[in-house]
Amino acid sequence: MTEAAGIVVALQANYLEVELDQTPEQGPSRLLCTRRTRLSHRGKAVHVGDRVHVEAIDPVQARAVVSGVAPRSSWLTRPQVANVSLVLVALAVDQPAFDPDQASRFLLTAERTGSPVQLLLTKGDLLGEEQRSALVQRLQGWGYEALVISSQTGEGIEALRQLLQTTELAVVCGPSGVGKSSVLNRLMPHLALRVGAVSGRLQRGRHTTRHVELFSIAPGARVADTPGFNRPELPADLSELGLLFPELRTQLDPWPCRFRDCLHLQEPGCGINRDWERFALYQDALMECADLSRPSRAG
Ligand SMILES: Nc1nc2c(ncn2[C@@H]2O[C@H](COP(=O)(O)OP(=O)(O)OP(=O)(O)O)[C@@H](O)[C@H]2O)c(=O)[nH]1
Ligand SMILES: [Mg+2]
Ligand SMILES: [Zn+2]
Repeated sequence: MTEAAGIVVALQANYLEVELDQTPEQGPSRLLCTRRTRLSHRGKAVHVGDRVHVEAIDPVQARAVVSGVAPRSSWLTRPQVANVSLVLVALAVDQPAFDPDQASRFLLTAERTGSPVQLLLTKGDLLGEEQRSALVQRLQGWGYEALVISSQTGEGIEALRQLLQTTELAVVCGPSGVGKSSVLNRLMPHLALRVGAVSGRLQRGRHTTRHVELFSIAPGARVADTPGFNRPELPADLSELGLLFPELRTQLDPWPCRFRDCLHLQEPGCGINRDWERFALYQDALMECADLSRPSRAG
């Protein structure tokens, strides 16, 4: 066999790590690949999650060349992952403290994929019963059924395993230090991923995970660990923004406003209900987007 199909499971400097769809009778199923120059010239970046065609397989050195990339079914902008079928937004109940603005930025980024979004509340062991159900209820108001987990006590871990085992490609993303790598270790102890303590007054994470990597959790089911970061950008498309808030999205079908391009601020004939927690955040996000999309005045 000199050519085959596979999926990019990691990037390292200029190399792509590709796992083949079919384990070859002889030789390794994981190959370190370069790209055909034709691919680089077309400026087509290849990312983790991309389905690729590999050629010139050298089974002894476990090397090959990526010669083609299949069209993507979805795209997560940050962390960059292709063909995502579920985005798990991991947020800690504490350490680091729950931050609604930051949480929303992660959720909006996740919603832009068009794939289902599941909110994971990590470190459930750090919060009392009452405060916990208050937080879960608050998130229901945002349109999310949060799954509370703890890598320390094991709470919620089997429910998460069931979800992941039936998902082709799930991505765990969220701020640094919320326990993304810890939960994958709890699910798959053989991974032995590096974890880092949170520190400082703000109990921030230390950016322990440095690269996106896919791991296999069941046949046909993979999950990505990703590097945490603290403040995702807001989407720049104003007209799309409302659809990224589930609690607003449900109000927009059928369209309740007089004007097709209503942004639900002060327009006449706007038919949405403004009585939801994140409405203020939606307004702020619109303002920020508008500032971003205004053409620069230089020259
Ligand atoms: N109390 C408690 N601590 C946890 C839990 N899960 C993880 N931690 C701790 O949180 C810290 C950060 O965990 P990591 O798994 O490295 O966090 P991460 O989200 O992967 O962080 P980055 O890789 O930097 O993005 C470690 O000290 C863990 O021991 C949990 O369920 N409960
Ligand atoms: Mg990590
Ligand atoms: Zn409106």
